[in-house]
Amino acid sequence: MANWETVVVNTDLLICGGGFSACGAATEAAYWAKKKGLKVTLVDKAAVDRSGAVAMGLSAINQYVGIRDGENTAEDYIRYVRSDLMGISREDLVYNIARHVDSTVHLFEKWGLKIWKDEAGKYVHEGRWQLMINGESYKVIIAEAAKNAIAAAGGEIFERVFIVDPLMDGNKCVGAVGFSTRENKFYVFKAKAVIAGMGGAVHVFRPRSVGEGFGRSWYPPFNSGSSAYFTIKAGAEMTCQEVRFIPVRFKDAYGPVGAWFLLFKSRAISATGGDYMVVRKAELENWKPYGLVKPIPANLRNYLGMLDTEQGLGPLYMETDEAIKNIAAQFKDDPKAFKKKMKELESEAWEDFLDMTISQAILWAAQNVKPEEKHSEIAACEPYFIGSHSGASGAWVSGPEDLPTPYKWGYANMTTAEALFAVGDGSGASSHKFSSGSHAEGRIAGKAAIKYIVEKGKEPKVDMAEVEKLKAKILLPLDLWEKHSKETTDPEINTNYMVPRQFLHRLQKIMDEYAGGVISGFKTSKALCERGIELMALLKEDSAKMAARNHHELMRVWENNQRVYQAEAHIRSILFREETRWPGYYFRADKPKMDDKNWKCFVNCQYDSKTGQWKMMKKDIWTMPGV
Ligand code: SFD
Ligand code: AMP
Repeated sequence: MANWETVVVNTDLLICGGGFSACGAATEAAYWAKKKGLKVTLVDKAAVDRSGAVAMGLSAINQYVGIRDGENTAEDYIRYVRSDLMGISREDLVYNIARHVDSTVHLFEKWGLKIWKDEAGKYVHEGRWQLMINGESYKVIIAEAAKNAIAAAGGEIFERVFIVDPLMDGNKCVGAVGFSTRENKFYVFKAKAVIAGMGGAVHVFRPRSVGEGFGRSWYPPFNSGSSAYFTIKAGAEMTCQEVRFIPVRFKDAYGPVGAWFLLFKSRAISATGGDYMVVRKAELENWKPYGLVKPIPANLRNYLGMLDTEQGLGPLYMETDEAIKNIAAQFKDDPKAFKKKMKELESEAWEDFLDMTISQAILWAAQNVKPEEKHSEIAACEPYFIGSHSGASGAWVSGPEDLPTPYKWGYANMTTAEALFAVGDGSGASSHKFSSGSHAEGRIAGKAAIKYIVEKGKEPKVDMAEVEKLKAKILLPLDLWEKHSKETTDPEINTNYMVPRQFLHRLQKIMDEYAGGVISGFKTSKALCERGIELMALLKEDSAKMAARNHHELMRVWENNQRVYQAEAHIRSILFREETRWPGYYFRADKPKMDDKNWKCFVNCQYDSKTGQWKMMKKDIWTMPGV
């Protein structure tokens, strides 16, 4: 076995991840830990300042309720999320985040985030729930606050340490293991409670981008399903694993559309079909009551465009030039004001992407596109697992103690595995929390975890023999390479192992062809899922044959292993739910209709690491009284 040093870290609260939810958890938990003389440790696979989905920055905060100015209520947000997810959401969790998110946004502003304001000093809204920001350094600002809080409480931060498996003492999580992506160090974290905030999963499905563009995606390729894998392997119950998110994005560079639809009031059309959200309105009747709400649920917005594409009426376009002209037209009688407005709109259009998805700005430049003069293609991307946006996949977590929800077991956001909490993309059925809501959810879990440690925390019992077994398993890919790579002229072609990219292509091919990826028009069926699961079993067998020539590839190996568990949970949940509820995300060709009578429920699943068996189950929807 590779001769790596084992580093043991003892702490009270271990926070896995360094993104928005984890920084929220760190900032809040450190505050209470300091009061209680407890230690908080945060571990990120990258550098916290620029890690996770917000590494490049963002141009908007997508969840702000506006309670203090009486604009909306937390109950209004429940109704919004309930409809957008076609009736399937944990209303207790959505409410808990919605009532806390505004205070988090006010903290962001205090920490230095520039939120656009109008002449009256009021926040500039992109939409009903979204605020415009100058967000290039959004993550740096949030990370600084988390770092300061942890330092002030005598805690510690480990960067460039990749978390792999949970450490369990029966059904209780007592820590985690991982490895440095820079040094020959294997880490063992022993903790009284653990928070999983390691983001969602990308590259489970084959992306539209190929060749040298392979890494290009909307959600970051470095979020590989670590949260889902961690909670699945801990034996925690998972929910909504079928509810993937497929965003419509500016084609090929994956620029988001929210600012164009909401701030610029832009139309999306198909080349020869016209304004598909208007032309295909009748289709929405088939998805009542959710099809008739405003805004049209995100999956149905996708679906109407997909119907035009399937009929060969594409490509789809975002009418950026028309939108900008419409706004500027208000100033047509005053040439000076018109010119100033056009300049303003032009910079807002470019800033939107320069703050968030720089590649889109580069593609515009590369294709000589001036958004004020020419429309841009848009397209439905490949599926992502991101419970913080318009998807819902994640762990099944406890609701807040003060609500009459049937789904609470003592500590907010604790999973069904004791002492293990999940946040952000890691927690499921609480969609539309985005950056701000994920941070607020992290704060909720951070405080609850400290409360759990104060009330029930015990010295973690870690079986070091088990740790040695995990170390051998996790470092095996290095040994495989060391042992066999010199046996062939091209070390990437070897009968004794495969390199991570070769494994990733196999996984993506299975998911794309059998679980309703881009290549199959997002359609699947019972037969296709069953065949996919068959091939997945062979892939899992071969996963022990991945080799790694260095730290970086070792991380790629374990990212792949994590993706496989997300993939399997997804395909099994699609198979279990015998209806089509989210057309535009996936379509069961053998069950083309929505069946509220039998399937207006959560689909939950649970994995038993000892037997390798999955248990599938239904859970009732709980509706907030009076909402
Ligand atoms: O419009 C390990 N999001 C947007 N949210 C907004 O509020 N406004 C926007 O404008 C947004 N837009 C947007 C968004 C995301 C992306 C990628 C783009 C555009 C291009 C969504 C938010 O970003 C998202 O909701 C939150 O960031 C989710 O927070 P969280 O904490 O669940 O995930 P994270 O921030 O990615 O952090 C994950 C962290 O885990 C680390 N990590 N650490 C150790 N070991 C491992 N094995 C690990 N695996 C991962 C990561 O390094 C990271 O620190 S719009 O398009 O939606
Ligand atoms: P996106 O850019 O697709 O990530 O969306 C950013 C935000 O805008 C999210 O809150 C979306 O739900 C919302 N959004 C995007 N498009 C629309 C639309 N056509 N109508 C209403 N809300 C939208």
